[in-house]
Amino acid sequence: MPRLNLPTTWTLRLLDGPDEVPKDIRNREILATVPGCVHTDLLDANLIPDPYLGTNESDLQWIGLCSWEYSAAFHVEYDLLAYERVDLACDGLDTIAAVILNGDTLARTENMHVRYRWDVRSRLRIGENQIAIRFSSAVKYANAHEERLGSLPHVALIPTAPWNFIRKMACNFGWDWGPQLVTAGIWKPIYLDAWNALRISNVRPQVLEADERRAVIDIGIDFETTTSADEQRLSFAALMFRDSPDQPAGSAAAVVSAGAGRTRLLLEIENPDLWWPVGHGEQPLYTLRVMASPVGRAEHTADWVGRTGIRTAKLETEPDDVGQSFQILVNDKAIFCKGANWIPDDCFLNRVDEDRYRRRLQQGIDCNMNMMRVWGGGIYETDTFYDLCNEMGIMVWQDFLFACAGYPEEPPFPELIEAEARDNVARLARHPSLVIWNGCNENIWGYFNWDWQKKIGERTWGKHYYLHLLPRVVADLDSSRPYWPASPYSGSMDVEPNEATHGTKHVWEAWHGTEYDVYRNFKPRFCSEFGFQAPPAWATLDRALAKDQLEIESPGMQAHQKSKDGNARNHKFLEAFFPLPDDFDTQHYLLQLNQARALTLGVEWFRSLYPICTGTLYWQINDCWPVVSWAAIDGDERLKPLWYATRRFYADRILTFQPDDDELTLAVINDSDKSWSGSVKLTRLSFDGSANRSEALKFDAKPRSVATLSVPRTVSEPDDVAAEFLLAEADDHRAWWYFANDKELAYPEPRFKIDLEEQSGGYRCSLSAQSFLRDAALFVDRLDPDAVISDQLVTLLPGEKVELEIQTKTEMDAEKLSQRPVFQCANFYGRSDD
Ligand code: BMA
Repeated sequence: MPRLNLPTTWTLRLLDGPDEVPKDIRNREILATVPGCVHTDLLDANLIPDPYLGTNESDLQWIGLCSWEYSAAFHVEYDLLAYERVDLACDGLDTIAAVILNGDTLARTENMHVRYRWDVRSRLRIGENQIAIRFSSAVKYANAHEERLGSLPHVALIPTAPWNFIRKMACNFGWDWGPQLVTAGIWKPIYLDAWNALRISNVRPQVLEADERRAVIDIGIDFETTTSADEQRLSFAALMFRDSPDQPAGSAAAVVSAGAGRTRLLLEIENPDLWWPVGHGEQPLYTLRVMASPVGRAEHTADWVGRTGIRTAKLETEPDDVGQSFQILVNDKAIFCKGANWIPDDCFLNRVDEDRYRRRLQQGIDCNMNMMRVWGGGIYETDTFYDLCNEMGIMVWQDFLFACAGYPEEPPFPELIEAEARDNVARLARHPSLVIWNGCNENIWGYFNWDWQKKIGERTWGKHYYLHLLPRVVADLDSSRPYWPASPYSGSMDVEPNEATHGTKHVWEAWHGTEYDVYRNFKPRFCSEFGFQAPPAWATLDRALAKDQLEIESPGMQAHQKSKDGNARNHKFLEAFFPLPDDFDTQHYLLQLNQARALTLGVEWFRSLYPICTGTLYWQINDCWPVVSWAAIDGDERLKPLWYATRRFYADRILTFQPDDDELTLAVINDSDKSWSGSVKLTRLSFDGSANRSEALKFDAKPRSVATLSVPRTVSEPDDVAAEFLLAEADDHRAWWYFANDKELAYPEPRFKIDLEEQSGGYRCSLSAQSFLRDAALFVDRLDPDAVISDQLVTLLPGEKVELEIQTKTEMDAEKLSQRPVFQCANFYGRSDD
């Protein structure tokens, strides 16, 4: 079955636009790249400034109000037309498009999230052919549908258009971390696909049973034929193998009638190699091959090959003493899900290539995550994303694409949504990493708790999708995977959607509160969102903004802070913990420190609740551009201090102090398959390093469990809240506890020494503490934007030393590294005794 890629070079032309369209863009042919989008094409042609820099975004709003045409010529040989069918396949068109082939309108599209394909054999000519795809404004489309159907509530962002009235990536219209840059274009591959008799359109392996001895896999197959005559029989065969097709692990075959459109083969594998999430085992992958041909016409064979893995994925929701459990099981083993929410990694999706996905997901693995939630305001990611998750052992929680709004259930939406759900469920079914489907983000919560009902009245708001349409599609095409209607959701429309005791919960109370220990007011069963803002790395801001804009309230910074009350909240938290700094360098460090500390507190608390709480997915791992946001990795791919904190708080084994009523406890968290037992040393120290009191306690933390110890009052009760702290030590693990916020602590003046030694790729840097140092960090990106350091926010006792690696091509010296704001630690921001 030959595939003919259409050219990657196209011509872009403005068809129509508002007065603000610059003159040199009108009546002009612009060289365009496919896959791509208008913004990146205009940028490549130097016709617009970079929308991510300064305040350029607001000057570029006209792009989303225009109609654009992409056109190209391509050559067709006689051989291609010898096939019975030649399809034009578009894996992704963004969004409102008319497809014109050799002058005739072939089709109109209005969903960015589906694959389209049309039989164009009779429209093609031997020799040169012309294709044009005309995109009309997504903003205008969404506004028109909203006007027709009446507006529905959505969260208080300032979007360029109501994202709930169009099937297009919601955050493209602006989010509280994302710019308003409404794209248009051919965002995924476009090609001709020629075939005879029969085409396999989807293969949906579903693992029904799997253990070390045997796996049963139901291979769902969707197909298309040129003849649907019942008497035409088709034969199908499937085989799965690890290394070589000559040694299949299992195979199956069947004959079906051509009119059926789909079939299933039940394949059994003896002693399968099971796929496990990272931290629980290996990620062996199998090749699945499906072959089909009409009976008696063996030469017309359709072939499908894809990578898959063998594991079961289940969701256990049992009533219990607390309420109702929410436990994800892989191969019947309960997994604690440690991860974050994933947003599109760039507003211009075509920029996110395999290397970039790999880097980002590797950053997730490297900070000990095992799950990503692909959030509903973004996209169903490309297969590359899930393939990498399969390889790395990252579980994927996949939202259907509905976020923070009421969604209309009037035509054309139900039909568009059903086609979208069917296409994506079928496309993604082969990925073992995908372990759960989720109906929407916050929409049921919004309906019940955000005063939406008054506005909605008797009208529709999307409930039918989450409770009926989507679960029906999942049951039909992918019944082996669990489906959950929403995040958050309590499992019943009769229980508060964001109830901690049931189902999934979003804990935004800390970020919306005044102290982040508010996290400890909740005992969620599964915490699928909670987060805390901080600015991106210094070098990222420095690239995005002019030097004179590096101030919290500057117009440039405001343009890169999309949360309406973000600055006010950040300010409040600064004030709560630290003497209020008036210089941006200090604010920058302390905001990043607050973010890392808040999430450390939240995650360690939630983890200490296991098995009541079975997962934490914080908001959010990544960013799509340079912005102040809740992300751990910023839009220029730099790691914020939160990332380093994540590596610690998501480690398999951690110690964490947790207050419980009027006592202090130490939770020994063991998320590994081996018991962790021994003795923990608890010491109350003064900041000068002298030990005031010490106790040793025995502990025994069974595999995948938490052992909770009472901290004796001899150590938990300080003589001087301002001058003491607690340290727990067991094996190589430590936990710290302070009796007051920084601004009340009498930290010693930080004394330390930095020694550098050149080594390949940069430096080995040893940081020796001569005084106690809390949360010390070297912001090497201030000296070289490309420099990366191996750790941040390290706390050291006087006399201790830590070895750090700095990757850089720039010459660095110890002197520069020792000075603020490159060197920072919390000691600078304690109680002022003046
Ligand atoms: C959550 C998300 C996003 C948002 C984030 C931060 O509720 O679902 O909508 O970006 O909060 O406000």
